Parts: sequence; C-alpha cells; structure tokens
Amino acid sequence: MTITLTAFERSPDRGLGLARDTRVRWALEEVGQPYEVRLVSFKAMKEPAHLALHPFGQIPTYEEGELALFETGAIVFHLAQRHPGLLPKDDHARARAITWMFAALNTVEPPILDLVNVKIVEGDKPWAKDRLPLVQERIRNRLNQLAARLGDAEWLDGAFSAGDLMMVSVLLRLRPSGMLDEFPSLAAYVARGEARPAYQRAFAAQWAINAPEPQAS
Ligand SMILES: N[C@@H](CCC(=O)N[C@@H](CS)C(=O)NCC(=O)O)C(=O)O
Repeated sequence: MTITLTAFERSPDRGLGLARDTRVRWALEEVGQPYEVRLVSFKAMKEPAHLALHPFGQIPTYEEGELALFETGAIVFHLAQRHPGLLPKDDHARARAITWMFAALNTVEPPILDLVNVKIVEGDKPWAKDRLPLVQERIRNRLNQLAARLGDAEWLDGAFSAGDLMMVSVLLRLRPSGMLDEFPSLAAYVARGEARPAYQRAFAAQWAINAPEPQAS
C-alpha cells in the first residue's frame, strides 16, 4: 500500500532538514518502506482538505490506504510497531525505547521550541530579551541531564531505536543556535544519528525540495 506524507512546499529552514517531515522520512528509510510526498503550501495547510487530515493545519501527515495519521510521535511509533528495525524485541527494552520517544517529544523538545519562539516569533516583544536567558537556562538544564544519562554510550538504551531517532531529530533543532556545541557528547550523539545511511537518504530527499535557489551573479 502506498504511503504518502505531506511536507512543506518550501521549508522555512531552507533545507536544514529541521521540518518534521524529515524525522518521518528517516523512520521510513530505517524500516525500508518506500513513500511518496505531497507538498503543501502554508495556505493549503489551513484549508479544509488538509484540516481533514491534520486538525491543527500542520505537516507532516501520513496516509496509508484508509489510515490517516498526524503527529510525528504517532507516525514514527506506528512505523516502529509495524516494521522491524526501530524497536527492540525484548518487552522491557521496547518499553524503554518508547519512553525515550516520549521524553524527546514531551520533555526535551518543548524548551527547544521555546527558543525559536522567543527569538523569532516573539522577537519583537519588549520582554523577549529578558526571557531569552531563562529559556536558554532551561535548555541547558535538560541537556546536562540528558548528557549525564547518555554518558559515553553510543545510543540512549543499547541499540539504536525510535527513541534515538526522535531524540536526535529534536536536538538537531538546536544546531542553528550553537547551543548543541556546548555539549560535545550530545553533539557527537547527533552526528552519529546523522551519519546513518537512512538519515542521509531522508535528508537528501528533503534537500532536493528545499535547497536554496542558487543566487544569480
Ligand atoms: N507536534 C507536531 C508538530 C507539527 C508541526 O509543528 N509542524 C510544523 C512544521 S515542522 C508546521 O506545520 N508548522 C506550520 C504551522 O503550524 O502553521 C508533530 O510532531 O507532528
């Protein structure tokens, strides 16, 4: 059955791969499932046809026959349950890998998203400058805790899992700020994720759409 994702017609990150379709593409590549992509404009994302798939008018969405999903956590979890490669067989190890998926989305991603909010979305507000250090401090706390748990391990809990895929995807969003480099072990962890052939294929696929146009000289 054909799998179809939606993605930005033109990602605001100009090909950095930070839009959330990349993590779903990565999961699909890890489990070896082919997929198609339907590109949507910001306008189309807020129109009824897309809202029927995604109640919040966002990307990505996932369609597979009669099944339509939104939320990258749910989509990656669906893929990880259906195909080998992203979740361990052992019950406890599997539950821990799922825990890391939730931790990435629920505990680590929110303060990172706040950084984008305070710098860009709320950047012109009078209080934005005062709020920035607070947001950065929250991120540093989380990253210190995460780095302590990772230690010198390759992945968060044994073999690479959907938990790592989600955590690396979330941490990547910090790269433009330079904050990831303050945590060398996490920067190396992210680099290991990016080095995976499945990630490389996912990145290349979004780059083919989002790479900046060459400047006319
Ligand atoms: N929690 C959602 C977040 C989805 C999301 O924020 N998507 C962004 C692109 S990465 C989007 O569509 N932004 C445009 C908008 O919200 O209008 C998920 O993980 O799928």
